[in-house]
Amino acid sequence: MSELLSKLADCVEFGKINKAAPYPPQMKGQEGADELAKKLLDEGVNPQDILTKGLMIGMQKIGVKFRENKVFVPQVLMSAKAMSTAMLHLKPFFASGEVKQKGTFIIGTVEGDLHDIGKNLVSMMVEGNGWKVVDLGTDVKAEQFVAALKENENAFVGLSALLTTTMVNMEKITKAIKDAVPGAKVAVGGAPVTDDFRQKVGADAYAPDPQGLVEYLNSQVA
Ligand code: B1M
Repeated sequence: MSELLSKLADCVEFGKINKAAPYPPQMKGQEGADELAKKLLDEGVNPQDILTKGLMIGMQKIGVKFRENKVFVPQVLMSAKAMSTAMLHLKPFFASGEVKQKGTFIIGTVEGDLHDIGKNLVSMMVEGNGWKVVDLGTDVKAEQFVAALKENENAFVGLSALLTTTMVNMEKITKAIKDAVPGAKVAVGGAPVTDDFRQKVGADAYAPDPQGLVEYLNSQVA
């Protein structure tokens, strides 16, 4: 069982979706995340173990490699695809509550900003590390963040911005969130954002990359 779980982790780390997938070349012809997740369930392996001891291990590894510039956006996208394919088999167990997630993370690119490539990577990485993600998309206004937070009690909120002209909106959004839901935790990120800026806008955390955000979120529920 542990060998299969470790193979599943490899499939996520290297982006092997299923047996038919030609990528990555070194795993051509081998079973992928799709077949292995199904096989593990058929063998009676606990779906929680499939998530935490298989899929999440692979996702953590790719997150660290991405932070260290050992892999790039396309590889991360392949990993996320392998992960989400396997997750389809686990979905019924999420619905039944048999598989527990660490918490909920609401993310959006702030008002006025349409850049979503980085935000989507953050979303995928957080989800792949065992969180429920509510992705509000781009050009998200303060009221939308607040409404989502009211629907998802105790969720953490993440704001992404890529423009120097839109990152300033993080201040009013953070304030609106904290006024509406005192104690809510807000994390900020995106290319022009820094930790100094995070302090200025009154947010709780800044992460330069998806792995940094995952580490922050995990530290809050440890
Ligand atoms: Co735009 N754009 N763009 N653009 N664009 C930039 C950002 C720019 C730096 C290009 C440049 O001039 N050199 C510049 C910003 C300048 C500035 O503000 N200082 C710029 C501009 C000016 C504009 C327009 C105003 C251009 C125009 O119309 N005159 C316009 C604005 C539109 C709008 O948003 N209202 C615009 C439009 C666009 C496109 C639509 C064409 C397209 C976006 C497509 C899309 O996202 N679906 C686009 C793109 C692709 C870029 C560049 C080329 C790439 C951005 C990207 O996706 N990077 C960018 C130049 C560049 O960076 N080379 C540029 C890859 C991505 C993986 O990185 O988003 O940084 P990033 O995310 C990282 C981290 O930042 C972090 O994790 C991610 C993974 O490591 N991260 C977080 C992100 N969010 C996080 C949240 C967290 C934690 C970490 O916690 C919550």
